[in-house]
Amino acid sequence: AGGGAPGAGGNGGGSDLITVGFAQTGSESGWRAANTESMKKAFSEENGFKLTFNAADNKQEAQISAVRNFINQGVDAIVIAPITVDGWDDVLKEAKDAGIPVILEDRTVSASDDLYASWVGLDFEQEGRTAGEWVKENFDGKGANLVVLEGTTGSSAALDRATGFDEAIKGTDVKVMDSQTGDFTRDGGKKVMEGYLQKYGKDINVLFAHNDDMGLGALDAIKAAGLTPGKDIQIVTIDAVKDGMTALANGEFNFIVECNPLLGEKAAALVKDVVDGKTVEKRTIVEDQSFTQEQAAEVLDSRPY
Ligand code: GZL
Repeated sequence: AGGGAPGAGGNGGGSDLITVGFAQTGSESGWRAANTESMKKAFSEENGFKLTFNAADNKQEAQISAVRNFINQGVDAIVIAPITVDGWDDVLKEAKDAGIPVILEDRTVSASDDLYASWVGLDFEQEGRTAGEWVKENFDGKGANLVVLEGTTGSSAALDRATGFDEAIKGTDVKVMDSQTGDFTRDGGKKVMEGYLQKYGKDINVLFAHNDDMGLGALDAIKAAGLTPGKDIQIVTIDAVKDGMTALANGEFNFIVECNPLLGEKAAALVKDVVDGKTVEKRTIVEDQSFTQEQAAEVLDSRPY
């Protein structure tokens, strides 16, 4: 540990920059790229930080070992976007024992909340509910068949979106024919949708994808099967990144629920307060919105990501 405040890990002595280790999931989606950019911008030297960044290629064990490295480096604070909810107790205890505060951004963990200082993210359950309400409004009573592209297995984003969605369509006659993970990637969405089309073909009326990127991958599969996305198969997704909003504006998607990736400023403010010994809110939820095709066409050029 360097010259940091006693018990607060070191900052390598000398510089008054706050040293931060950021353990990002990886680079699985357009959302992730926007989130990484937002975090790097907020944790800049001019804002008083020395950032060490690690992307774990969407692998939980790699992300945990990145956090362990940050502890060994004696950083002043650690920020994590936890790939999955489980497996965090041990390394979070090690950080606590080393006197290094942890801030979670984006997804959450199942570990008890005395093992991290604060979490800033989105209401994933509400995002899933909003998507389910759109399906209910547009398809209840029509005997519609629906397939789901789930996010990364065991991630709070996938778990909570499924909970909210299932709740919203409960009691409707919408039939969920299949639900498998595409791991939040375009390639994953394409491959799983190819399987669905081979199995169910034209019987599929609706696709719910837990993120735009899997929906975008599914577009390729739907077109390759000679079907028209947005018409033969209506598509609802979550994120509202540029490519998703473009697909919505041009009629290939039908509805998108936003998931705001711009969490950097809030995460940086939390780190500063925690390192200064201030008490902070345990949870901060950032607002989302949703978009129809018409709304996407209106806002497309002014979207920040
Ligand atoms: C949501 C975030 C999810 C996005 C995906 O906050 O965790 O992970 O919805 C990303 O695009 O891969």
